[in-house]
Amino acid sequence: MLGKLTAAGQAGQRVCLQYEQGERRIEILTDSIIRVYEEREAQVSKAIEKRPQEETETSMEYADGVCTIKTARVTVVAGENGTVDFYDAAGNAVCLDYRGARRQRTGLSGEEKELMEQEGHQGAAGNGAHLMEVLKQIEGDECFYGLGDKTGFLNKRHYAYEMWNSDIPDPQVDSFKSLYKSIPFLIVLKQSCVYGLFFDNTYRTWFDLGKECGDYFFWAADQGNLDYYYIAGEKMTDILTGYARLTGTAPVPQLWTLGYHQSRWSYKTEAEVRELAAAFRSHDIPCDTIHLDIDYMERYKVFTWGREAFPDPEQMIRDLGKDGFKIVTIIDPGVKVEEGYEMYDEGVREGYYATTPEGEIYVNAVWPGDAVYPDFGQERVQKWWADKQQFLIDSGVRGVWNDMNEPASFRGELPPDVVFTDVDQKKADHARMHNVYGHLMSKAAYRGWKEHDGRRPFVITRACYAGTQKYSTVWTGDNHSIWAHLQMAIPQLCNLSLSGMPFAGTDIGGFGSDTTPELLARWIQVGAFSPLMRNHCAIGCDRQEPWVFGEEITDIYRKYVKLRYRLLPYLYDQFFTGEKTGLPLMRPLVLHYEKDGNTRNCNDEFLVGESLLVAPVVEQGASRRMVYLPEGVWYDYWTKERLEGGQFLIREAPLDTCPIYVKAGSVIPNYEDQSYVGEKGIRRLILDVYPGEGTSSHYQDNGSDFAYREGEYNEYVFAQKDGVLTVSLSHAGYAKRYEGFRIRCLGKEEDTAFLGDKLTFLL
Ligand code: MIG
Repeated sequence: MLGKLTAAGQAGQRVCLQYEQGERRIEILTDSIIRVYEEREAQVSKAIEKRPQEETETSMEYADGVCTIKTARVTVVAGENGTVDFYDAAGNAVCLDYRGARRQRTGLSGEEKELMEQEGHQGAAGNGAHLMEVLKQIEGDECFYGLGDKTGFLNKRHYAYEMWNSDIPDPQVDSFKSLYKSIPFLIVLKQSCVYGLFFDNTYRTWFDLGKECGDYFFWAADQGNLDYYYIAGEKMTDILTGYARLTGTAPVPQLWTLGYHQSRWSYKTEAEVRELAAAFRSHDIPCDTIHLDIDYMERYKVFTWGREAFPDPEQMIRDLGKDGFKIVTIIDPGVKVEEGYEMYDEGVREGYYATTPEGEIYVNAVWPGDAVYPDFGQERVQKWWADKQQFLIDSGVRGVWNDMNEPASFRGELPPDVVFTDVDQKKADHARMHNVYGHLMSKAAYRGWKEHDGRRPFVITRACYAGTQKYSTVWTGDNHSIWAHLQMAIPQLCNLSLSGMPFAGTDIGGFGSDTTPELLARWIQVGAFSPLMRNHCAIGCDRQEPWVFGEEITDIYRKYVKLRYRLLPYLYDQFFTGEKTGLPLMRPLVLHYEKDGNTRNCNDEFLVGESLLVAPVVEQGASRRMVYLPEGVWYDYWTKERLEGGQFLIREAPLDTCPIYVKAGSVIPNYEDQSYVGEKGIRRLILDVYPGEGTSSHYQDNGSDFAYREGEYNEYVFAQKDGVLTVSLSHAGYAKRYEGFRIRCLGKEEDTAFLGDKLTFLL
């Protein structure tokens, strides 16, 4: 307990709070981002690399044990025992500390726990107190979103979680406390207001969102610092933008990465890969990327090719490249212990691996058997790992897939005292570095691809921390081919979106277990709108390439992959917007319709950008479903029927139909059909116009490198008003402008040339 607040001092935008026992600081970053912290350990944030420090008018008053700090938008009141309350500019309470006691829950007795565990159950524990706790009041109607990839539903109210990157192969269910990723960011939505909280602590931490007790929610930790950011905003989108200002945004990806990816653990030989590629073309299913899982390596040694199965990978990749295919290879962090293996020898010689407290190199086991763990916090290891990407680049590989970087281990979890290095180059233990291991690995990979390849790096990672979006896309790890996991894909990807991580996907068809024809057909309908669209499947499971279930399923699969390819310019636009604002491609309805109670627990619909609403069927056997359309006017994508929003309706949805709706006033840019990105030089953009009023913009660049950051891109603005569509160029920096547009509007279709930089069209 800190006791009474005895003094407060202001130095610019920092306020130092002095208590009877201890001190705390409050820092004003912007008028709506406030940091509260108590530095117990010297730490450099891994999530926040560029602090959005803005000069902000800040006033402070201290009287009788209460300190009041004001910006134009937020009032912070700090008082006894470290309480911090946040109010809006009008003085309304937004986020108040909880002042009562925690509700005590009793756990099992020692004997009971032992018995439970003998039968294989996990003994439930009581609620021990933590060294640091931030308890906030629940007033009533709070909904909680974010927290990364956690299982379950969109709204996290009444659940509790742990931040501890975990590789758990069992089918993931709602009661799981943790998964692969730790993103300790929360959006709290109430009827009257919304705010964000980001707890920047990499150790194991706990979130309880009204599970223990309906009166409060809390964050807790036993190590590291109490260090959190309060983000204020008018709308939920402001909170996301605020979080993006802290932790950064995902760069626009290479365009082909938004195409279709096919993977399997594993396509084991060159012949198999060539056959697979040919099958995509012969089945007329677009595909850009084939992923090679661990078997391409020589006995699972990273940065090697198993030359027996892949005698000439360079030639194979060149040949496939002529047909539009790119190869992405998996890389695990664990380096095989084997004298004479360069990676191992070099790392040992240079001190690149994590050690035991006694200074011996720490050994655990992963796929190659005994393995050692690169100490990614070391700047030298960052550089080393970055340079190692050259091996893949030289082979013609186009992206890297980072797996097992929780880090995973076969002989039990790494002990908490294994010695790593933090980014400040001081020694740190596993307990501190665990949750950022995947983050630092991805950062190194990104750096390598950026330096040595020069194009926008394509890195996929399984484990990550807040801020990893700057370096990597993610997939949700080992799901199963079960309907519950298709259902979970929607809230899970939406919450990743709400955690600053816009480029994410689930294994289409499911990873573990065997998929069914129906499940695969429904999964591709969700996959077509997932930011990362990859079918992946585990070794030993039935194959689930698009054509394995015969003509009907193949046709459905093709239909949605083709739809995806037509929508690529629209999807790509979302990434350009995202890089600037932090807004994601895939959005839960609540992000734009937060005042509408029907959206808050909507787990089976989502928006793509602001214009498309997707309501896939995720229930076995269903051939129709209930759809909720929020306010406004919507068009049925398939029938073009005009529908009033603010209502539930029943939509027929036979196996080949994924209900999709388009917001009135939207203009959706489309490409013509292609088998892969760049197959055709797109000179004419197809615009699907849905009558109404609205303005949107469309982004065009070379799809490949960072020239867009120097202004080498075009931006077109589509504005609809009174039956007139105006297309204008608001930024002209990329030489290959569209030569014309095909304008389609409810069955009418017309081609126009685009000669100047403005075009008016009567609908
Ligand atoms: O222990 O590389 O999540 O996608 O196929 C399993 C083999 C290791 C786990 C990944 C999965 C990948 C698999 N890997």
